Amino acid sequence: MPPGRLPSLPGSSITDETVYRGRRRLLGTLAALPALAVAGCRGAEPPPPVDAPRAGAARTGSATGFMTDEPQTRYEDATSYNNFYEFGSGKADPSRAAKTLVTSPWSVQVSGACAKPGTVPLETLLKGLVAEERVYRMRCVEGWSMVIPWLGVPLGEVLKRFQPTSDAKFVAFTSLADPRQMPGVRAPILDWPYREGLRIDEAMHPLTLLVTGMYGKPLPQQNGAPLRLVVPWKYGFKGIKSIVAIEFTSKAPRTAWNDMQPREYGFFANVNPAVDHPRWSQASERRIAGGGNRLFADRIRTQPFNGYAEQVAGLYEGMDLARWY
Ligand SMILES: Nc1nc2c(c(=O)[nH]1)N[C@H]1C(S)=C(S)[C@@H](COP(=O)(O)O)O[C@H]1N2
Ligand SMILES: [Mo]
Repeated sequence: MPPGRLPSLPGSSITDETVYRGRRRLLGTLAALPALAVAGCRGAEPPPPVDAPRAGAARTGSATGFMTDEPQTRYEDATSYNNFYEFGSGKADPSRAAKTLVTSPWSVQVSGACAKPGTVPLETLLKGLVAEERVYRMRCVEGWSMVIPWLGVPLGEVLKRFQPTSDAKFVAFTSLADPRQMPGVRAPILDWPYREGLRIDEAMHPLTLLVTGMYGKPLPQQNGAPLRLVVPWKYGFKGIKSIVAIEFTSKAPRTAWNDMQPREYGFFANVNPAVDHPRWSQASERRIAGGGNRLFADRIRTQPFNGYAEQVAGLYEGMDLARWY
């Protein structure tokens, strides 16, 4: 892609995040993942594993960043224009191929620097927590964005249950990588499994959400069911889907996109219109919302920290945001 141009429109089969990918050896990590749910258990759609949602607006002002009045992306668009490379690299692939992903039963392995590690069923992980609705902007590093009403719980509230120790400086997340269910992991697009990470203060920030639903419904598979991360001030690739493992670490964990192309996808990946991607500008974005039947509506200016600077800029005081992109 010529520099300065915005990334591809829907219809291209390979997205920008893969175009210049390096060739990397696949690690033999699949065997280390937890055993899969038995096929045949899919049938009735499981209820959301948390209590009924309550509106975040009722107890939060705009100062929290929990809500926005901007036009929301249509449900059909948010669930059919996806990045979930385990199901293929085309935007429409996940909505077709992920339908059969078995999301119940599901458990999450929690390990590392904490007093109470363990592998827990999803229901236990979320027990007693109330799903909140948060309407967030989501800005993909490719240059498009959506506005999505998520349902979820603050990640920090879940992490606290495992009693992280003072050695827990970072949190690492791992997605399911099952070639029997996920055709994309048979191809060396990324060094599977998909991995992401946050600094512990980012993980504990009230905006950081562990998501179980969207638009008042359980999370569809293509959007990362049954459990995914949403960090609204960072590029969308930090929002790891279908999480099976969480680890507290003392050092910054390796992350899948940063491993693949460290000059293009940083660990912090804070949305920053002033720092261009090496192959395109990040100054503006195409908003997928409010455009009637057109997928892409207006091109709008990208905001520092995706519009959440008031809430999160303090986390990065003293850091050179151009260097630590
Ligand atoms: N496991 C996994 N998580 C992932 C991805 C992926 O390919 N695999 N894509 C990321 C990217 S690049 C984006 S923009 C968001 C897209 O989320 P959405 O499809 O729900 O809009 O998911 C992120 N999480
Ligand atoms: Mo993305």
